[in-house]
Amino acid sequence: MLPMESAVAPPRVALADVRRLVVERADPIAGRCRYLADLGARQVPQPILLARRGESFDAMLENALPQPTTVHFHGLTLPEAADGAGFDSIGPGERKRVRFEVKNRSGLYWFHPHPHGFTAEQVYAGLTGLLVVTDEDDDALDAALALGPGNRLALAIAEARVAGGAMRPYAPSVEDCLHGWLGNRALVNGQLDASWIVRPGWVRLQMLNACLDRSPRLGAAPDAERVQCTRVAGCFPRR
Ligand SMILES: [Cu+2]
Repeated sequence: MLPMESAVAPPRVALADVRRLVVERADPIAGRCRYLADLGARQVPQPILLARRGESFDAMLENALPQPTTVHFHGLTLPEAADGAGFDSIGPGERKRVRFEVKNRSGLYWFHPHPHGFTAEQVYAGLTGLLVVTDEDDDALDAALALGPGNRLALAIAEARVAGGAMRPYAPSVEDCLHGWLGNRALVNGQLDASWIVRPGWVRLQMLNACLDRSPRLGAAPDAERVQCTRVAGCFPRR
């Protein structure tokens, strides 16, 4: 049975408006984690960050986890001090100011933890942040497609191990370490069974494979009206 409502879209936040980016545990029992963007006037959990090419990020990164972490801006051309690589971690309770200019062309980028020994656990726990960079090429593509409202989606496709109705925390067995930590349910932008109702016309999807050890298979049907993501094999547009 398909859910009848569109999934709630993650809030969109301008990269340049972020004052603090806090990495925190949202659910201590299942170990789920999230990013919290502090904009000064309000705080936004798990935002999709938007940046125009040439804009700048100047914010304090705060680690509220009980483990070291980093915020690695994957794919961006950055000064090494802002890159969030594994050898430059932020300890529990510590903070670090990071500044950079977005020099890359338009596209979907992401930010995620990269601390040695904790990367897989923290990414699986939900620390997969999307960054959409736009420029004139991107504007031209949207205009050429004449996209309807809501027909452009940025999707972080991950997977979760769900058992007994609950998401299991990351706890790989020896077998998982050999064969990969695989889930049994698709988790898209942090939601199980997510679906989006789209309008007739072109739909533009920007997708991130945030699975730890799997390349999702994606399928498409002509004239689809809904983008449905339920199985770990991928996303299936449905009529
Ligand atoms: Cu990366």
